[in-house]
Order: sequence, then structure tokens, then C-alpha cells
Amino acid sequence: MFFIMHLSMNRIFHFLLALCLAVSVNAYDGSQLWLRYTPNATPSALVAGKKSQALHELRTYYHGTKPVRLVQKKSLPPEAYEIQVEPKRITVVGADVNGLLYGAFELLRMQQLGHIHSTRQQPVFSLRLLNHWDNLDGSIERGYAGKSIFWGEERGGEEIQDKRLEIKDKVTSGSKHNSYPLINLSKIDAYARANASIGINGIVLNNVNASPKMLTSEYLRQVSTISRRLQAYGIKTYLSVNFGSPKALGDLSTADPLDPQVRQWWRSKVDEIYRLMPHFGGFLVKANSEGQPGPADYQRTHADGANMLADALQPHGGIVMWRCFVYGANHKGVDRVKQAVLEFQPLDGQFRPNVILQTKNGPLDFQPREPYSPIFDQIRHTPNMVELQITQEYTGQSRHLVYLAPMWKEFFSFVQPSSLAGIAGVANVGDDANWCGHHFSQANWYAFGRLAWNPQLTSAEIAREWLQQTFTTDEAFVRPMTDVMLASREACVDYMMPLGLHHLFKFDHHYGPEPDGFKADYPLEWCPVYYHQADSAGIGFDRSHTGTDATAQYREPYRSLYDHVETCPEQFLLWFHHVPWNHRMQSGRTLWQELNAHYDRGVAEAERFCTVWQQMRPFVLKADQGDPRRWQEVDERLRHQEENAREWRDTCLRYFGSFAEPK
Ligand code: GCW
Repeated sequence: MFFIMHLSMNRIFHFLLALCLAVSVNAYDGSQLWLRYTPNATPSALVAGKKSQALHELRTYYHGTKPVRLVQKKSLPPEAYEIQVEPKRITVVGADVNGLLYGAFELLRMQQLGHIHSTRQQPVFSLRLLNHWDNLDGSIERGYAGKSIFWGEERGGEEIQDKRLEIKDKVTSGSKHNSYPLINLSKIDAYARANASIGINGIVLNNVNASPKMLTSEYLRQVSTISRRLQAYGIKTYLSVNFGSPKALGDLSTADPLDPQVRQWWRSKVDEIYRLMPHFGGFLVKANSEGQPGPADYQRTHADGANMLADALQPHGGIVMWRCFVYGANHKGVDRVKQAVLEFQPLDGQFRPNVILQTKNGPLDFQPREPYSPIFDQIRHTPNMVELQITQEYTGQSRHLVYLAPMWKEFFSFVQPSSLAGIAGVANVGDDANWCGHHFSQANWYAFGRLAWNPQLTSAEIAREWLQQTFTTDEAFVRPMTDVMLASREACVDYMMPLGLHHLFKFDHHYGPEPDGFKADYPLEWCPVYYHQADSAGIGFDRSHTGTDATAQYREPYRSLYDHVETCPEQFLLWFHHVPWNHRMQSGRTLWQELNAHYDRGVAEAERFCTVWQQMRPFVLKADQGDPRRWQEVDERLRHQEENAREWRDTCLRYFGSFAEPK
């Protein structure tokens, strides 16, 4: 009896085990991103060309019946490609290895989308970078998708990391190749491949709030291991550097950029880097901002600081990306949105040719909606790069579905892409199975790459192709979900901070509303009450000529448009003006009524997204072979988003309502 029971228990156990395995084989966690290609059983013999990553991709994933040739043609512009579809064959022509790889991925994209056609493409920006805010202990500043894929141990701090390197050094001493098995190299390969598939050609591996340790020989060896993997996919490696490094590392007593020893320190450091990594790209620097060291510590200018680094990098062809996100250091008490122009405009023309100024799209800080940063009007003799934030620090943090392409397109409607030397996106990637925390946050990474390649693409085109590759090409899914994605950014603005309101976020973590946020010990620039200025007379920050005169930093016609309440677009109204509660809006409503209407609309949209997603269940389950995991994970987040949208509306209206007698 016992034996029989034991036997059947055993069977049940094995049956359950088999079931679990079957489910986990089918379970789809989102890890393949938009690259859900089915590999060929054997490499396709139809694809010919010189050995390259491009050849490998096509041999593995091209399923067509026409032969494909890969050809390099130096006369094309750098990184450009052509796909020529003829009756009997397809030719992918690339300017260089990057061009070939991008051409190969374009062909695979067309295959996924079901329509292969001739095309000729060249990138609009030559610098298409991701910026990781990854710390050496493995944490990620403003990261919402797990730990860094580059640094740290699961629970490690920098010390543990250092020990690990020491141990590893001992193990590998004597060996020609340094390899650090504790970094998941296959993850880095997959990451590099995903980036190459959307045309990213540079990655900054560490946080702009940079640890000086980044530049120690131990870490540089790890950087070099990573950089080789990225280089295989045409991606250059860059590092954020701490301006105070020579001092902080104990090598010198100063980091003054005009001190000869300091200059020599940087030259030697840069030489060391290029000995390890001849393809190294350069440095990204956050100086004299939010407590970071910089040239102002020695009464030197940003130009002095940037030029010193540029001089060290120049012989190797490296660049300096110097951030203009500075406030608080030299212009205390001045409207924060004006400080970048005040700081950098007088220095325009004083920078070395290999310095690029990198500025966030808006003058404050990645809010759901900001006017463009006027620095793009004021800096004319120094190359500019725009920094966009892919990680959703202020747009729901991988818990909300907010598709950011419309926001970035809005920026490009004010700032000509051709006026920019490059584009950088703050990455939203961590070691989560689906890379980005929210399945739909993958779309922001994808959209960033596609827009960095071609900012003329529409938000809808990008959303559609992402949905088709990531979920299914079924129009009954693609159409409604494209609509949801396109509506999501405006919904977020509406339920968080409509009509030009900004920075109403909870302190520090920036999730959720805190319109009454004021603490005597915060810097004023971090307090919501400072930004909305609500009182019994009205609401909004007067940045017109009667206030801080930030409008004067804009080129015409925006300067005049923004300066007057009557002409200021309503979406920026409270950014530029303090407006009475009973001000008549274009709709005929009072400002207070209009504010209510926007918050209500935002919440209604969040509710609608949930409803649409319910209807999408069969399509997602079908795409995932019956596995509900991905659908459920999105569903849970959408419900949370709806709840959080309500919290935003109710908290903000309750607080503002205490000033605004309904009129
Ligand atoms: O938006 C703020 C963030 C900081 C960030 C800083 C910056 C990396 O809250 O976390 O620091 O901007 O861009 O330097």
C-alpha cells in the first residue's frame, strides 16, 4: 500500500515537474525585446559576404528565398547602408562594418514586418549614445529595472567589488587575457546586439555622479573587457569621470585644471586608457552641479575644465561631453532654468573643437513637459548634444506605461536635429529579465535608438513597428495599442502636472505627488511650492519680463510668445506665468476649471488604457503561446498606474483647491 502510494506520489511529482518545465519553456519573460527572430536550424547558405557580425546575423535569422549579398562600399557616408531588392537577389551595401550591421538589422526588421523593400539610409546624428547612471556598487541612479549589468555584485558595495577584482587579478595574473567571469558577458553581448539593432554607437558605462575609482587601473581593466564586447557590435565605450579624480584618488593635492601636474595626470590617465582600449570614445562630465567637484572649485571656468580634458584626449581622437545641467554653484538664488545659459553662453567659442556641450531637452529637469532649453538658441560656436531621459524618473518609473517618443518629437519641433552634434539618452536598462522593468518601457529604448538614427520618423511609425516586432503583427492588436502608446504621454502630463506645472514630485525618489512639499532645509530649487507658487491670487511661476525674465533667453518668436499670458501656449502657461484662478482659458473655462478638466482627463485616459489592455489579452496570450505572464505583468502595472493617476489628481486638486475658491 505504502509502495503504491509512494509510486503514485512519485508520478505526480514527475508530472508536476514536467508541467512546470513545459510552462517555463513556453513562459516568455520579454527578454528578447524586439528581436524575436526565429533562428534557422542551420546557417542560411543563401547569405554571402565577408565574415562579420552582419553576416552572422543574416545567416542565423534570414528566412527569405532570395540570395543576399553583403558588400562594403567606402563611398557611402559613414555608417550608411543601402538595401537593394532586385527580382533575383538582395544586396546589402554598407559604408563600413557599422553600416553593414545596421543594414542587416534593417533587413531583419523588414522581414519581421512582412515587407522587404529597397532603401538607403544614413544616420542623422553621428553620435548616438546611451548614458548609464550605473554606480560601481551595482545600484543604478534613477534605475527601475534591477541592478547594473556592468558593475557590482548582488549585494556588494565598492569594497566587495574591489576585493573581487583583487581575487580575479591573482587568478588571471600571468594570463594574457583579463576576463572577469563575474560580469555576465553574454548579457553584455545581448545588450550590445540590441543596441546595434537600433543604431546606437556609443555607451557611457557609469553614472555622471562618477566615482573616482572608475579611473583606477583595476576598474579600467574591467572597462576594457566590456569595451571589447561592445566594439564587436560597432559600439564605442565612454566613461563618466569625476573632475576631482587626481585629488580624490590621493595622487595630487589639487584638481585645478590649470595646474601642470593635474594636466599631466590626466594625460597619463588617458594614455593608459587608450593603451587598454584603442577604440575608447571619451569622457562625459558633470562638474559643479549638485555637489560634484569641478573647475569652479579653483575659480576656473567650465571651459578651463573641459579644455584640459579635451587636450588629453585629442591626440587619441577622443571627445569630451561636458554637461550643462548645472545649477546652484555660481548663481545662487537665480531662477534655476536660467542658470545653464548664464553659465555657458559667455564661454561660447572658448572650447576646444573636441568638446561638445550636452544639455537636457528642457531647462529644468526631464519633467513630463518642459519648453525646450534655450541653451540651444544661445550656444552657436560650440557643438551641442541633447540629453534625453529614457529611464522614467519623472514619468512613472517603469510602473506607468508612458511612451516618450512624442515628447522627444516635440523637442525636435523646436530644435533642429541638424543643429546638433549628437544625442544621448539616459538608459532604462538593468538586469531585470525584461531589461526595462515595464514591458512597454522597452519601447522607449527602441524609440530613442530609432529617433537617434532618424528624427523624422513619426511616433506612430515607431510605436507600430515596435509593437509588431515585440508582440504580434495582428492589426486588431497593433491599432488600439498604438493609440494607447500615442496617448500615454499627454495622459501622464494631464494626471501629473498639466498646463506647464512642474516638479510637484515627492522629495528625492520623485514618485508620486507632493504639491505642498516644502522643507526649510531643502534647497529651494527642490521644493514643489517654489515651482508652482500657488497662492490665493493664482498659480504658476512668473518667468516673464515681470518675473525672472527667463523668456528673454529664447529666440524669437518664442521669446515674445512665451512672455505674454495672451500668447503663451496653454501647455506652458504656468511654466512662464503666475495666472489668476479665474483667468479665462481658450475653452471658455476658468483656469481652475481647466486644471480640473485636465486632471480628470488624465485619469480617464489611464482607466481607458486598462480597458483596452483587457481586450488585448487573447492577442498577447497567442503571441506568447498561451503563457499569460507578460499580459499579466502589464495588466498589474496598468492598474497601478490608474490608481496612481487618481492619487495625483486628488492630491493636487485638494491642495490647489485650498487656494482656488471655485469661481
Ligand atoms: O534629475 C536629476 C536627478 C539626479 C541626476 C541629475 C543629473 C545623475 O534627480 O539623479 O543625477 O538630475 O542629471 O545630473
